[in-house]
Amino acid sequence: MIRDNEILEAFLDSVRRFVRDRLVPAEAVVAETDEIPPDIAQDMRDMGLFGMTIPQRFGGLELTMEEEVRVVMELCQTSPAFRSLLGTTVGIGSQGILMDGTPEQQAAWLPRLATGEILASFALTEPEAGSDAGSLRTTALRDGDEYVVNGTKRFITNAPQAGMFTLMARTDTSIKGSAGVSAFIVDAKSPGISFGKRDVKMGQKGAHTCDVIFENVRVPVGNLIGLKEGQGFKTAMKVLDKGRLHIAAVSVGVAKRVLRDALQYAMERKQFGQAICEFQLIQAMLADSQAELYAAECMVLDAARRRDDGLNVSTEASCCKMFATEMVGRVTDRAVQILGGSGYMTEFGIERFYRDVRLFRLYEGTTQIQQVIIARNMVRDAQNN
Ligand code: COS
Repeated sequence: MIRDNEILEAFLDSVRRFVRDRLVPAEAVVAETDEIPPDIAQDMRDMGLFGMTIPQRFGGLELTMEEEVRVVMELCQTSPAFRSLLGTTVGIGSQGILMDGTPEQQAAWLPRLATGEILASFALTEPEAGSDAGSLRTTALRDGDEYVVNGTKRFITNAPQAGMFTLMARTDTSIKGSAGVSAFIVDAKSPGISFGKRDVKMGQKGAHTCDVIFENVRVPVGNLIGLKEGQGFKTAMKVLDKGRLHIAAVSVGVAKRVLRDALQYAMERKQFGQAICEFQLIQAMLADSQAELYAAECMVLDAARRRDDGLNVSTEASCCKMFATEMVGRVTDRAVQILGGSGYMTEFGIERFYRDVRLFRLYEGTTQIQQVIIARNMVRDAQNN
């Protein structure tokens, strides 16, 4: 749903210029230093990007899903690490509060998230609970007016910079599965929270992940999301449904950039006396990439519109996440092939994208988890009809 096309187009144009003038020139330095320059982070705050999905009454832009994916497709035509800095705040870190939090919880946390004053982070994964998220072991046991949290969370994006965590922990240890899990808002400055060393990753330099260790961390009962125990897994799944659509849009954005670079190279590079884009085998790689990219873009826009219409898009979100993240993997692989030896060299930048996009098929649910969700939903829907 587009609320006002003129306003959206103006915003998209400012994001496009920001990517071209500020982010693309900083890609190499981010890759070298493993840091997003503070002035770029400030520009993102000033543009309101941290509050993209937060309601206007809390100071955000309140984009619809369709508007959000359009913005993300522009913003991600550069190194995905830039998006990662705000991704956990606009997505998985804040949406649980928005979807299931009480009005008091929303008023207490969303305004500071919307301005980017504090970053949100999503703490679900554990050393022994990855794809099987419902088996998590971190506990939050009630003690008077507080819960006492113990456990370790793994690969937590933006944890080193986070101001708060949306934490999934087991409040009922007599239940081994997902029904015993609750969701909490945890102030990152709470005593008893410590951080593991920064993970050394294959790509996405500038985006930071690490372990978060909770040792007897006391969380007020008022920070239990929705003030209801046993709802945390469902909150996490709803958040991920939306997050998966967002990651699919990220994949479309990065694929647009990579394919544009590959096409540019193919038009400039001459071999056998002509530009290599004249050769049919290069054309096949360009054309396959364009067709798949177009398909992914259409899927993401369609699913976003359905979500804006109030439909349950769990199946569509997983279809988009699976197809778009696999698509960008193939597009980037072909781009390396089109650039040939140059595609393998750091100075041309394509090898960096090749490593960066590999993550998309893993986080927020692997391709295999998306397949499980899609097929299970198909069977359930067929049984109900
Ligand atoms: N929206 C709302 N509720 C949902 C839901 C969704 N999308 N998906 C599942 N639920 C509910 C189910 O309806 C069920 O509720 P009831 O017990 O009341 O019927 C409950 O949650 C448990 O669901 P299910 O039995 O399907 O859970 P499983 O343990 O089988 O796990 C998968 C399901 C594998 C899909 C889930 O664990 C998953 O998504 N894993 C990947 C986790 C992930 O993405 N990690 C990345 C970390 S974040 S970067």
